[in-house]
Amino acid sequence: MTSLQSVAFSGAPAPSPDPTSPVYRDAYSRINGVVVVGEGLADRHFRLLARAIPEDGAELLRLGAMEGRHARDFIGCGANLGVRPDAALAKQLFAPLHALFQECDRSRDLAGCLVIQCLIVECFAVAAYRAYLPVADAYAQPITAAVLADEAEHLNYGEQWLQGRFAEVAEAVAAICRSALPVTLQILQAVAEDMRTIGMDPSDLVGAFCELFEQSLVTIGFSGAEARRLVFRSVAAVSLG
Ligand code: PL3
Ligand code: FE2
Ligand code: FE2
Repeated sequence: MTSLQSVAFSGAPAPSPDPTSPVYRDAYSRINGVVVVGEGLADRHFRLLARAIPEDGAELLRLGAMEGRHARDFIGCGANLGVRPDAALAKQLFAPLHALFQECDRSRDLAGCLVIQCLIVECFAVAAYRAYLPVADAYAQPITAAVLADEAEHLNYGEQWLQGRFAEVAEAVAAICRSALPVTLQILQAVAEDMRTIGMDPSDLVGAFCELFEQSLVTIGFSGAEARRLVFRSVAAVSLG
């Protein structure tokens, strides 16, 4: 679409939000909290995975260490704007997903653990950071781009592991999708308004997440129709207000 067409179809472009304004910084503290707590949890999940899959222990500890660095880098993005992450809210939002991970870990459901961390959380991160890039401030932009490259590696680890054992794990993968996708989308729902405030479109993000996640399910061995059904059932109930 040319710029003329976009004006004709959607009116004047929205003014870009001012990252120094109080309203932006207030919204950013909650978004940044979700990102920092999500990265910290990813670090813990990879360390638990390293214990559960000792043959890949060193690799999984390396991925976990990357997550720890991501958390510190995003704390820096907040600090650059004079914002502290709202970690209390974010911990509350991530609690159901983390509890599901712990349940899978305790019951030795490795496929469940890998779907939660490497497929769901990482697709969520890739979709979110891609959507944030065009509206990121000049300090956060290169940091987000570098983190994005790492997240692809995390997604890839889980895809390879699950793909290699697809017949044995297909049922467990479908089951954890049904319980973990709705609680993940509720996190997004809780910060949808804050995302709009910093210039992001939460519906676009849900669309991008679904596409990436569906693609991951196909990569590990589901048919396109099965993957669509699994995602659609879990997403249909979530409204972004
Ligand atoms: C896995 O490596 C990390 C998981 C973190 C998940 C983050 C999801 C963020 C949702 C909405 C915010 C996107 C904007 C990013 C701004 C720093
Ligand atoms: Fe990360
Ligand atoms: Fe990651």
